Amino acid sequence: MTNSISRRSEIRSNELAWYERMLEIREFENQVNALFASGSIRGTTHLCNGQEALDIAIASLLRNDDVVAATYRSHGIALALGLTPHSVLAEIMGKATGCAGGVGGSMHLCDKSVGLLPTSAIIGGGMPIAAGAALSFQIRKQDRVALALFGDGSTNIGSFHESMNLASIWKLPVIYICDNNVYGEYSRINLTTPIEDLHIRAESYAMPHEKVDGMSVYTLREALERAIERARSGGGPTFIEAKTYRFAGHSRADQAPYRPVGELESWKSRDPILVLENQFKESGKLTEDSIAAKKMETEKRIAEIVQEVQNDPEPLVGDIFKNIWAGSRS
Ligand SMILES: Cc1ncc(C[n+]2csc(CCOP(=O)(O)OP(=O)(O)O)c2C)c(N)n1
Ligand SMILES: [Mg+2]
Repeated sequence: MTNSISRRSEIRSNELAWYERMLEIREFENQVNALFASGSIRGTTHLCNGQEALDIAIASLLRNDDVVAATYRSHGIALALGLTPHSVLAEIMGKATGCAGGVGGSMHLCDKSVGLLPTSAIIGGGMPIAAGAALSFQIRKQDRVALALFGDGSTNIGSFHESMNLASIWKLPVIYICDNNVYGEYSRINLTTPIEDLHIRAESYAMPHEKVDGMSVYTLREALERAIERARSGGGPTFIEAKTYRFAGHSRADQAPYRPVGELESWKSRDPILVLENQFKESGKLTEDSIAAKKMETEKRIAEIVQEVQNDPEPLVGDIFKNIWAGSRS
């Protein structure tokens, strides 16, 4: 827990840590993919590569007492918020050392100390949960913020609209961030959604909204700063649409054969890691040598963590009954 908090403060106070954490997320997911392919991870996995800038921007601005409700595609936001690669990988591999004791798995990451609410596989599930958290902050007169992070496909679901409506009429301190990565499962957005720019959906709820380049940490931070300031000062909710791209398939071994030719390559030329790398090279914060050294250090560190986690104990069968509460009317 303390480790999560110190990793989180690094990302709030040090711009180079943004880059290092993005490298960590990318390499972590490369290894998760390899472990899944070799049968060491059961169930499924949803990679977020291509979308790391958004996770970093969020983690670098929110406070530890703010909360984030995210989805099954949440390895990146969990690591960005401060969870250690060991605790996330252990959770994905069903080990007792995982952030949920190994009984939650890849889609149910959480850590209260840095505000990560349990992530959810239910599309749209995080939005009313974030609105509920925001309502509790408002009632308790706390200047805390709740953020819901979700995909483009999720804006077609009822809970999105119900929650946006309520958040707007009650001026809740909640931020809705849609990572529009162009796909929902195996369908391109044009096959499922009649509009291209999803942020205009907020118009129906008289909610401030904007679209931003989801590949640039700096641009995302500017939009987020405005939304956080609005929420903390009683100005109510904001909807931000981050234009990004899912470099991997939807899940498991999906090779995404349904993509138009050249689309992936075109988005990869604006890989968020490359974008930040170039900005830091221009400002003299990084050189070719320091980039190579950081990449090598990250690969070595993640490889060591993979070894450690493989040797970690599994939970006991009885552990599934821990952390369960039963209400009583008597
Ligand atoms: C309530 C509900 N309905 C359907 C599904 C099946 N489902 C899983 S992923 C997905 C697509 C979601 O797309 P998007 O919101 O764009 O998120 P992305 O996978 O791109 O991150 C659907 C429909 C689900 N998990 N929950
Ligand atoms: Mg999507």
